[in-house]
Amino acid sequence: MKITSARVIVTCPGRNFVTLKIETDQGVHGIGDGTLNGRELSVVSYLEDHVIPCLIGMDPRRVEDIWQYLYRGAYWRRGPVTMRAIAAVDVALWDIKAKMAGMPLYQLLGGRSRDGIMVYGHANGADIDRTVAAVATYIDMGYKAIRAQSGVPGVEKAYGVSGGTLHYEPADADLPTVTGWDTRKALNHVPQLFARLRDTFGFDYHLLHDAHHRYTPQEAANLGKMLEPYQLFWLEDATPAENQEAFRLIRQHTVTPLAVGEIFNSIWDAKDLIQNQLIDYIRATIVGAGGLTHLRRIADLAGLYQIRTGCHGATDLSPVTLGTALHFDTWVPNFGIQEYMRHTEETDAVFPHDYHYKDGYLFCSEQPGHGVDIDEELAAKYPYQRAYLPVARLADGQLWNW
Ligand code: CS2
Ligand code: MG
Repeated sequence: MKITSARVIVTCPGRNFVTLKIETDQGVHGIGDGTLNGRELSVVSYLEDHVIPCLIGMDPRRVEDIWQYLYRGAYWRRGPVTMRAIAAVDVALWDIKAKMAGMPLYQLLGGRSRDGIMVYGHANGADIDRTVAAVATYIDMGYKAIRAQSGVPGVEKAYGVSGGTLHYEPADADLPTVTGWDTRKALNHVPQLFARLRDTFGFDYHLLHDAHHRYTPQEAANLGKMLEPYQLFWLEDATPAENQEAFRLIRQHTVTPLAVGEIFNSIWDAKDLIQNQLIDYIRATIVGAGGLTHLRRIADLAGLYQIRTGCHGATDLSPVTLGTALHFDTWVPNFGIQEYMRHTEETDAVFPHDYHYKDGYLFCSEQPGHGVDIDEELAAKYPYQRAYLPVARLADGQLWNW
């Protein structure tokens, strides 16, 4: 069996997606996602200029060997661009393998471990009242777990607050929007938000919060401690994790569960965090961390320490990644939760799929493969549009972590 062609399709049905389509001499094709929010065309070039020429003629059944070839063979290891390109190939090859086997992908991973995938949705509002109303909407839709963010008084465009209710898209302009940040004000505000939420909705629902790398370890420890009475499911990205040791300080001061890893691209980004039990949930996902082949290694390492998965699932991860993550989630023994930010109708139409939401859970496709395809004709109607993530600045103008 041979790979006869591989093509990159860039489409922007409201936001940009980079998709790889691999075709074979047996008429079976596979689809992979390589989207890197705000830096999409770098992955396109990496795939077209450096990966695809090597793939033609290879045996698509050798998923592991091709992964090693693209990782070790490049000499230059890791990084968001390389690992997304590898992920795109890897997922397309798993798709082909599962289609050849006539099985939904989760069967090849080891079969079903659970019936449905518990997801969390994004409730946000300009102030606490509006966030409370947004959480109520999610509860009405059956969600068991909800991430809550709210505008912080005195902070211009705080992280995680959007105009709409169901769709949130941070990459909102063709040059980075400037947003604000003030740690003191946020530390006053966030505990008040969760006090209100628990007061209003009780303790039966899982509540989550994303700190989006804004705090120092000491400030994050303080926030975790203040949030303890509200029993969060997790506090996410409490501090940047380039220095994995930073989490030790947070851990020593709070029992609020910690999640990190949506920007990780390899097991090496998470190794010390996992082996020292400094986190509770690992957020790496398929497209970010080198595909299914690599993500399952991270999950297996995490499983040794009772650390559970919590795959990143923002709108910049295409339906191909979400659909594939649902197979991973259906199988992985140490599953925790899956993030679910709904794609727009336009996006869903470009990527036909049959995974579906019901009552707080997502259910993966039962079709052979991962079950997500691309409608190329429709995709061609939405040309690439440059869009960047925002930056954050403090009141004095200094750049901060967005
Ligand atoms: C966020 C993301 O979903 C999340 O937890 O942190 O929305 C993140 O900001 C985007 O994926 C950036 O592209
Ligand atoms: Mg996040």
